[in-house]
Amino acid sequence: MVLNTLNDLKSIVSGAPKKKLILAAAQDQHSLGAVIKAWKENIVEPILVGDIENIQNICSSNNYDISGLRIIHEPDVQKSIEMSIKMVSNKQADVLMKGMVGTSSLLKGVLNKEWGLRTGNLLSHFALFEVDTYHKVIAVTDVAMNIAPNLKDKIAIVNNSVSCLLRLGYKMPKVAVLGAVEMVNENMEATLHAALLSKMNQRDQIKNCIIDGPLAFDNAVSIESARHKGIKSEVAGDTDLLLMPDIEVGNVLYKSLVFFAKAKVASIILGASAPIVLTSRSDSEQAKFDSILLAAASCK
Ligand code: COD
Repeated sequence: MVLNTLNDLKSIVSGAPKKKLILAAAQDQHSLGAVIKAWKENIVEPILVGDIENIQNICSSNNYDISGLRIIHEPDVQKSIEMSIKMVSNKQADVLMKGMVGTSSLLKGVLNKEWGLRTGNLLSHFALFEVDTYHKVIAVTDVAMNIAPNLKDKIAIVNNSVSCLLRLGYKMPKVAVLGAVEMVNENMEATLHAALLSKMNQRDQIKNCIIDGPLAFDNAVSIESARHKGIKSEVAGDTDLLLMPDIEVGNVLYKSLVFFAKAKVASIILGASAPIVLTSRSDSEQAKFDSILLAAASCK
């Protein structure tokens, strides 16, 4: 099975028990809108942690009905992050979500050695895009957490993403390791990493997926482009997961897909003891809702 649209995530969560979600520093309009929509659609059971007066004002001015919703008053942002993370760590919730707080503040809390959500695995960012010009949903990693992953990090990032795709119902996801070119160039580290990852996959050192690379972006997503360059590849033109060389390339692709190609996006952090919804503040309410859906589907 593959996802054709982000809406297909609904069929994965339907009928499954509702996941408990904690929204940290909940005084954020788009996050509240998305969480309440997911609550009304029986996808999650939310707990809001934050400044209650602020939360209530946002809800009343946007006509959000929050009667019956659990709210924990904690006006201090740092304390609300710590409390939310500890509640997830103590298994009082299944999913953590970022509200009105900076990405790196939340991630530093998640990585806290005493009360964070570390598991011993590398944590990584995983995004799904639905874009009209591609024949299915495409996953992209890592566009927001690991800044300059080395080979060992990239193995962990692929494993995190492939495990998530398997939980979503994929069988042998096709992974394209991106470079600027499709030939190994000893001066381009991304192409060296790509060749090593492909060989490790062939030798079964990285399992449950088909990896090919280096592939340039055009060969990864267009079979005509791959044929034109004489590339024979099981992955070219049918990629399920794009592995980015580093955060800059990843983040620019992410923003280009959303702003120029009007893609729909859902994203989470993987590798922690619970999925984390960590959309950026500029993301739409729809993106936050789809990310909640992805988080709920990924922890089924
Ligand atoms: N997974 C597991 N452990 C990690 C990870 C990871 N991805 N990153 C760091 N750690 C551990 C380290 O092993 C160490 O024990 C501790 O955490 C601190 O490590 P530092 O000093 O390298 O990390 P920090 O705290 O300075 O930074 C970690 C961040 C995740 C905050 C940093 O990597 C970062 O700023 N990433 C980019 C986030 C961002 O700005 N994204 C915005 C794009 S939208």
